[in-house]
Amino acid sequence: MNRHNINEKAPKKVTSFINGNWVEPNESKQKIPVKHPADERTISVLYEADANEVKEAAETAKKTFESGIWSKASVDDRKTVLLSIKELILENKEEIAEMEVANTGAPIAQAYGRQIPRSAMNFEFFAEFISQVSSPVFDQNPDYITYVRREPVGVAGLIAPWNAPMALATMKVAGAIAFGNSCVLKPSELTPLGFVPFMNLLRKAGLPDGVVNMVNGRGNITGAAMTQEDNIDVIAFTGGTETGRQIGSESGKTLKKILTELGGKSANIIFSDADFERALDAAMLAIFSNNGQQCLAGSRILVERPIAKEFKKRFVERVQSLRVGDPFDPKTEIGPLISKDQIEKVMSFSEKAEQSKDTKILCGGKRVESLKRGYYFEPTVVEASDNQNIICQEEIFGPFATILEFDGIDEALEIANDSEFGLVSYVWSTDIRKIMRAQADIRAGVVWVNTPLMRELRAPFGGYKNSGIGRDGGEWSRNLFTEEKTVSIPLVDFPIAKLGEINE
Ligand code: TXE
Repeated sequence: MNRHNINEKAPKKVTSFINGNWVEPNESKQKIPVKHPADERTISVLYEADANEVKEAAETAKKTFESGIWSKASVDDRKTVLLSIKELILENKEEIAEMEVANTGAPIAQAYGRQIPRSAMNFEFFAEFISQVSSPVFDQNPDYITYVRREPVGVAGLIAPWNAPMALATMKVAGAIAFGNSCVLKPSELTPLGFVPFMNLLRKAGLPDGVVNMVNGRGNITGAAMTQEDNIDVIAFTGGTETGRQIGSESGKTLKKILTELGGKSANIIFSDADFERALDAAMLAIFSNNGQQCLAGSRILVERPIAKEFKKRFVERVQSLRVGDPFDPKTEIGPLISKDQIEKVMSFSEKAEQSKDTKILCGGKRVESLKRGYYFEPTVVEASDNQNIICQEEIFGPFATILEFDGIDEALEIANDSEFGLVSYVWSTDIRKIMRAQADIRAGVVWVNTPLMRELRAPFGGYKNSGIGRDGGEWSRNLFTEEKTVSIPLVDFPIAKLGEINE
C-alpha cells in the first residue's frame, strides 16, 4: 500500500464489534471522520457507539463470561488460542501495519520493526505466562490447608490511546483474556482502523464470540459510558493525565479496579563519563521514535556540563538530518503528528520557547514548510536553562527534545525529580557508583541504565506521581485481571463452639 491507495484499502465504515459480529452502520449515529495525518484526507468514517451500544457490548461480555465458555476453559485451551492469535497477527502483518500507518502516521519501518511484532508478542507472552504461574498454599497450621485461587475479575474495559494503537491495546486484550476475562475494548477515536483486521482474526484463532468486543467513539461519549457501566468490573487505561483523573474518579463511583498509564516527561541523564556515541544514538531514539509521540520518550535530555557543548552540536546535526516525510516510505524516520490538535499543541510549546528568556531553539520549531499538507512538524531541539520552564515541565508529545545542562550527580537528580511525572528515566554512565545512586534516587517507575527503551514484559511497567496508578506486565497484569480467593479447609474435625445450645 502507499499513500495514494489508502482509500481503496481502508474500511469505509467502522462500527462496533459485538459478540463476534460487526454492528450494522446506523445512519442515526454520530459519525466521526477518520483521517490520514500525512495528507489530512478523510479515509474512513467511524459510527460512534452511544451509551446503549456500550451497554450491549458490556452485557454481551458479561454473559459470555458467566457462560464459562472462556472463563472456565482450561489454561491449555486458552494458551492454544492466544498462540494462534499471535500467529494470525504475524500472518496478517501487512494489512495491520498499513492500517496503523494510515491512521497514526508512524513510519512504516517502525510499524514492521516494533509495533506489529510487539502486538504478536503480547499474546505469546501471556500464553506462556499463564501456563507457568501458580498460587501459594499455606500449610503452616497442621490442622488446615489454606490456598489462594486466582479467578478472572469478569469484564475488563480497555481504553487505548492513539500513539501505538495495536501494541498498547493488545497488551491489555492479551492480559485480560489470558486470565479468563471477557472484555470491551475502546480504541482511540483517531485510530480504529488496525482493529478491523484484528477483530476479524479472533474467531479463526478459536476465540469464542463475545470474549473480545469493541466499541468505537470519542472519550467523553463512548469512553465515559464505559467508566459508568455496571457490567464492567475493571478498567485498564493508557492516555493523558487529565483523562486519567476523570477515568479514575468516574470508575470510583462503581468501585472498579483501575490501572492508569499516563503521561511522562522523562529525564535522560548523560554523565560526562558515559559512552558518548551510544548515549547520542540512544538519545535520538528515545525522543524521536514514533514521531516523538510516546509516553516513555526521553524528552528532557540532561547533559553534564563538560560534554554539553559537543553533545548539543552532534545531536543537532543528527536531528537536522532526520528523514521527515511520507510514513509509507520505508526510509522515513519521522512522519506527521496524529492530528491538527496535536500539531497545534506542539506548536504552542515552540512559541513559548521562542518567547522565553530561559530557552533557545537550537533547531526546528515550525511546521515543515515543504510539506504543504499533513501534520508535519520539524524535529526540534530546545536548550533550557531552567527546569521550571513550561517546556521542561509539560508533556509535549511530539518530535521535541529539551536539553538542560547540569554539574554533578546531585544537580542531575534534583532536576530529574523536579517533575510532576515519574514514568521512566534513562541514565548514561560508566561509573557504577553514579549508576547505583541514580537508580535508587530517581522517582520513576523504570530506570534504563545505558540502554534506551527496554520493555521487559515480565517486569512491572507504570509510573510514579502523575504518571499513573498501578503496573502491568507479568505478575502485575495478573494482579489487575484476577481476583484472589482464599480457601481454607480443615484437615481434622476440631470442636466448634456451640452457640445457642442450651446446657441446663
Ligand atoms: O488523549 P486521551 P488525547 C497524552 C499526550 C497527549 C495528551 C492528549 O500528552 O498530547 O495526552 O491526548 C479516551 N472517559 N497522551 O487527548 O484523551 C480517548 O477516547 C473515558 C499520553 O488524545 O487521554 C482515547 O481512547 N475515556 C499517552 C484515550 O482515552 C476517555 C497516550 C486516550 O485519549 C475519556 C495518548 C473519558 N472521559 C496521549 N476521555 C500515553 N500515556 O502514552 C478520553 N478518553
